[in-house]
Formats: sequence, structure tokens, C-alpha cells
Amino acid sequence: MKVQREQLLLYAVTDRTWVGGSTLADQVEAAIRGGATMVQYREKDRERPDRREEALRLQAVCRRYRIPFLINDDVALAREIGADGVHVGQDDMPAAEARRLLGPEKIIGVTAKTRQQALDAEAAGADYLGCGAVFGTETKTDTKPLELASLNRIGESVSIPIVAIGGICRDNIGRLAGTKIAGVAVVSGIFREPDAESAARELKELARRIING
Ligand code: TZP
Ligand code: MG
Repeated sequence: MKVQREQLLLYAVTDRTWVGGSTLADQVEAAIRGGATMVQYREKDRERPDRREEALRLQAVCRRYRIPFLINDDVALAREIGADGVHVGQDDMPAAEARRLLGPEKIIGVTAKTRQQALDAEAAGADYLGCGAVFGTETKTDTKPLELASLNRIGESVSIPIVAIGGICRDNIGRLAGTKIAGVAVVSGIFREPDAESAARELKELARRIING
């Protein structure tokens, strides 16, 4: 399953920090009902068996809505459960190796913060790039800011679509207007909100306006 540009418009990346009395699967379903176009399971602190079980639950939800479901970092888990793809950072398994293991049909996303990383990822078989952090974020503390000029340079250098990530919320998404992105990847702007569905709905509408004119 290869990714279409439109499927990157509102990319919901999970964080169970704010799940409270709900479940992550319910939160993801709410995000999808609000309009999330793709989902990434990113739960770095969970033990493997719990992660596998939770990933399977989320995958079932995504399948029901025909939304691509990707796993962050863990290519072995993605293979094991038959996820639609993986997202790997620069310190994770190299994209070429992930491609070799997953085959040509799966979606591979790669984090790229420079033009060179973007070109290398494209050459290695990436389907899309995640670029950030475009704004300040509390979700990932070890990430450096990426200026919008650099985001555009990356977008101009490759022919695969790019998504912006990092601190994107309803109040600042408008600042991405005119950049070369196909969509936005959002964690707290959806999952920290008390109503993930309406947060996703609002972000999708705003993303649509800045991306498709
Ligand atoms: N990579 C760069 S910033 C970031 C990741 C995973 C975190 C994005 O989370 P949020 O809550 O949308 O800022
Ligand atoms: Mg990673």
C-alpha cells in the first residue's frame, strides 16, 4: 500500500499521556472520525507485549476506516502485525534496510531535517518525509527547531511528499501557509485535547485551507 499525497493531510501521531479514563483506540477512532487521514503508533515507553497488543487494537480501528496505520521505529513489530508501514528517524533502522524487510508495497516515512537527509531518504526508498520541529513542542524534547525556509528547501529537493511536525496546533497552523507541505503530523494538538474528534476536525479544515488553497 503506497501513500497518496491526500492521505498525509492530517497525520495523527499517538501519545497515550492524556488518555485518562478512555483508551488510545477510542482516541484514535475519535481522531479518525474528525478527519485524520493517517495514523502512526508512537509509544516509546511501553513494554513490547503491551505495545504489540495496543498496536493491534489501533490497527483494527484504522482498518475499519481504511486509514493507513504505521508504526514508529519498530520495523519488526510492523512486520509482525502486518502494519501498513513504518516511520523511522535518523537514529533508527536505515530506510533502505526497512524497505528490504518490508518490501515494496509498505509505506516508509523518514525524518529529515536537512536537504542531504531528505535526498538520502528518497534514494533509499522513502515514500514521504517528516520534517520538524517546525514549532516549539513539549512532546519531543530532543528535537531541534527547523526553520520554515529549511522546510521549503527540503520540499524543493525531493519529489516525495513532505509533512511538517512539531508543535502544530490550531493557533499556529496558518503559519505553514505557502510552504511545500502535503500535510501536518500532529500529536498533542489532537491527543492532548479533551475532544480529539473536534480537534482533528478543526485542524483538518485549517490544513485543507492552507494546503489546497
Ligand atoms: N518529531 C519532531 S517534533 C515531534 C516529533 C515526533 C513531536 C510532535 O508532537 P507535537 O505534540 O505535535 O508537538
Ligand atoms: Mg525514531
